Amino acid sequence: MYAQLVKTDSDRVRGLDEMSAEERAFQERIDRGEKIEPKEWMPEGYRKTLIRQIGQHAHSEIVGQLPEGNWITRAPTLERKAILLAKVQDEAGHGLYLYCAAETLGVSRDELIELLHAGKMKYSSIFNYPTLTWADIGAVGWLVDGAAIMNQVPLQRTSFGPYSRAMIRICKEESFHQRQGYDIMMKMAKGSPAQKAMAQDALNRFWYPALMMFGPSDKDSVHSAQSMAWKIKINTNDELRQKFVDQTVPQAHYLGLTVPDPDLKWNEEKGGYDFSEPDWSEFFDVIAGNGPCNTERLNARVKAWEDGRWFREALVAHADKRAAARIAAE
Ligand code: BYC
Repeated sequence: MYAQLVKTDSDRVRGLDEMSAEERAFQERIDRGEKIEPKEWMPEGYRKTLIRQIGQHAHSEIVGQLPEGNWITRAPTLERKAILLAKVQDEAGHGLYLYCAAETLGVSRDELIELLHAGKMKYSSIFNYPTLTWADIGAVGWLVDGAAIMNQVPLQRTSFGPYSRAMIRICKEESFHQRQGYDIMMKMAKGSPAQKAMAQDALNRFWYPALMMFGPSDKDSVHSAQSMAWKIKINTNDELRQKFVDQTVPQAHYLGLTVPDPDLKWNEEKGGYDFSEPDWSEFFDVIAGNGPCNTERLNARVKAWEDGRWFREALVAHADKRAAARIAAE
C-alpha cells in the first residue's frame, strides 16, 4: 500500500519534450504560477509527492505535540501552562488542516495514520529528540518553530491550492509559537547563572537537530529537483538551512548564548555565515527509526489511536443510527 500511495520516482526531472501533451500542459500551468486544485488533472507522481510531503507534514504536527505536551503539567507558572497548552492545541489543529489537504488527493486520514503507525511514513526527525528541561521548551519554540516557519513561509506559494491555503493560517500561528519560545529563552538566558546554563545546554542539544529539519544536503536530496520543477518545494534544503542560520545566529548573540559550532563565521563575500554541517549519519539513523525517542513517540501515537477506537466507533454508530432514523421517517 505504501508503494501505491506515496512512493515516488522523482529523482530525474523530464524535459517538456519527453512529456505527454497532458503532462506538458500541466507543467506549463505550473510554470505560469497557476494553482492546481484537487479535481483537476495532475500527473500521478505529483499527486504521490504531495501525499508524501503533506502526510509527513501532518504527522509531524501530531507527533510534534508529544515533546511539548510532556511539559504542560510542569511549566513553571500558570501563565506558561496556558500558553503551552494553546500552542500544543494549535499543533493538533495544523495536523488536522494538513490531513484534510491530503484527503483532497484521494487518500484518507485513516490510511495515512495506518502508514505512520506501521513505520512506513515519516515525520520530522526533530521530534525524536527528548525535551529534558524547561529550557528545551524555549529552544523548541525558538529553533524548531523558527525552522518550521523558514520552511513553511515559502510553502504558502506552493502550487497545490489546498496545501498553500493551509500554510497561510499555519504560518500565522507558528510565528506566535516562535516568539513564545524566544521569550522563554530570554527569561532563562537573563536569569540566574543556573538558568543561563540550562538555556545554553538546550541550544547545544537542539542546534544541529534543528539544522537537520531542512532535510539532507542538496546533493543527497532525492526529491528536490522534481518537487521544485512542480513548485511543490520553492527552495532547496540548503538554501533554507542557510537562511535559518543567518537569521538565528544574531538572535543567539542577543541572548548572550554561544552557538555550538567552533567554525561558525560571518562570510562577508557571500553575505551569510559559514557553518558546520550536521552529522548526516545521525540524521539518516534517526529517520531510519533509530533516534533517541523514535520508539517512545510511535508507541505513544499507537496507544492514543487504540485508546480512542471505542470513541470513533461510537461516533460512527451514532451517525449510522441517525441516518437510519432519517430514512425511516421519510
Ligand atoms: N525528517 O529528498 P528530500 C512541524 C526524508 S515542522 C524526516 O530532501 P523532500 C512542527 C524525506 O522525506 C516539521 N525525514 O525530501 C514544528 C525523504 O525520505 P522519503 C514538518 C526527512 O521531501 C513545531 C528523504 O529524507 N515540516 O511540523 O524533498 C511544532 C530525502 O529527503 C527530513 C514539514 O514537513 C526530516 N527532517 O524534502 C510542531 C514541511 N528531511 O520520504 C510541529 C514540509 C528529509 O523519500 N516538508 N526527510 O522516504 C518539506 O518541506 C520537505 O518534505 C522536506 C524534505 C524539506 C522536509
